[in-house]
Amino acid sequence: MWRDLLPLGRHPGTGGYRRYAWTGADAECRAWFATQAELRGLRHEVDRNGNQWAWLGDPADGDAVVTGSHLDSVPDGGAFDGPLGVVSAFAALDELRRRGTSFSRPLGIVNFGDEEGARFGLACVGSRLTAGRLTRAQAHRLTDGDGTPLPRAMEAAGHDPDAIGPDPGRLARIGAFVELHVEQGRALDLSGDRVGIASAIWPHGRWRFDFRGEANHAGTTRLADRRDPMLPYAETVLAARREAELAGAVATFGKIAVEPNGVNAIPSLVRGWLDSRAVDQPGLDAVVAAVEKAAREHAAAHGVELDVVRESRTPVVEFDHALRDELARILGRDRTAPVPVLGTGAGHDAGILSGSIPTAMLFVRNPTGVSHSPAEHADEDDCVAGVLALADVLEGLTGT
Ligand code: HGY
Ligand code: MN
Ligand code: MN
Ligand code: MN
Repeated sequence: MWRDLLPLGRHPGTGGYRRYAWTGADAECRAWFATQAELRGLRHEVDRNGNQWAWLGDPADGDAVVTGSHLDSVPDGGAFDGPLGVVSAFAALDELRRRGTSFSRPLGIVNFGDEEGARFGLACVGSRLTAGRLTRAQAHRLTDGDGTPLPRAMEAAGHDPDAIGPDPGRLARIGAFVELHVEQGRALDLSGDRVGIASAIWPHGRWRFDFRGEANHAGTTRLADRRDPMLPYAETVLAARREAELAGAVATFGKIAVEPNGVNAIPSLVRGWLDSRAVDQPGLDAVVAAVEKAAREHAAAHGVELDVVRESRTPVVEFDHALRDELARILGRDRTAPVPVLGTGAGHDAGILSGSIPTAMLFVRNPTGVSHSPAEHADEDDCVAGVLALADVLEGLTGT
C-alpha cells in the first residue's frame, strides 16, 4: 500500500506532500483508496460531502465501527499525518481476516476530505459538513489562494457542490469511530511506548490579520513618510510569541501574503494568518485578545489600518470516556504498565465528530515529534505495532 501511495502528490524538490483538496493529487489519492477497497471486496462509496467510505457489512444495520483518517496534506507535509491512519485501517482489516475474525457489526474505513484546510483555509471540511458544524452556505463562500471558490473546485473534480450538507443519518448508523494517527509530539518517545490513546484536543483556531498601509518606492520614500504594514506585522509576530509563552499556549504566524510583493516596493498590504492553541478556551481567548491588542497598538503607531477576522475556532474536545476506557482495556490485556493516555494540540476529524458520535484516537510513536514537514517519520516497527493495536481494538469492538 505504501509503495503505491508514497509517490502521489510528492513534490520532487522538497520531498514533501502537496495533496490539496479537489486537486489532481487528491484525485490520485482517492483513486488509490477506491482501489484498496475494491481489492478487499469492500463496498466503496463517496458521501454527499466527498468523504470516501469502504464497507464490510451493511452500514444500514447500524452500530457500525469505523476507522480511518485523511489523505490530504499541508503544504510540503510528511508521509504519515493522515495516510498512516488510512493505510493502518486497511492493514488492520487484513490482519483480522488472517485471524479469521467474524464481525458482529458493520466495519467501515473512511478517508475524510480536506482535513488540513491547506487550500481553502478551514480544516476538517469533510467532517464539519457531515456533523453540521459547517453549513453549505459557509462552505460555498470558501475560496483558495487563487480565488477559486470551493464549489467550483468540487465541480471540476466531479463532485456536486449543491449536495453538500449535514449527514445525520450516516452518523446515526455509526456506533464508534477510532482514528489512528502518527503522534505529532514526542510524548510516546519519552515514555518509551509505541502506541498511546488520545485524551483530549486543545481548543484552537485561525485568525487573519490584514495590515493595510501605502505602497511606495523603496528607494525614494523617506522613512518618516512611510505607512509600512510590514512593521506592525513584524511586531505582532513577536507579540504572539511573547503572549503564548506567558500563557503556556502556542501561537504561530505560518502563512503570509504581501502586496504588491515587490522587493523594491513598500507593501500596501501584509496579510498574516495566526494559528493559536491552548489548554482551555479562556487561555486561548486571552492569548488571541492580547495579540490583537498589540497588533492594534503597533498598527496605529505606524499609521496602518488593521482588520482581524476569525476564520475558524474549534472548541476543546474530550474523547468519549467509555470508548477510551474500552481501548485501554483491550490494549492493556497483555501489558503490565497501563497504555499511555495523551492530549494533543493538533486537530482531527475524530475531534470534530466527537460532538455527534463516540470517537477515540490511537497515536503511533514519532521519534522526532516532527510533523507538518517532509521530515515527519515513524519507524516501521512502530507502524506495525499501531496496525496490530488497531486490529485488536476493532476485534474487541466488532468481533464475535
Ligand atoms: O491541527 C491541524 O492543524 C489540522 O487540523 N490537522
Ligand atoms: Mn495535520
Ligand atoms: Mn492529520
Ligand atoms: Mn523605478
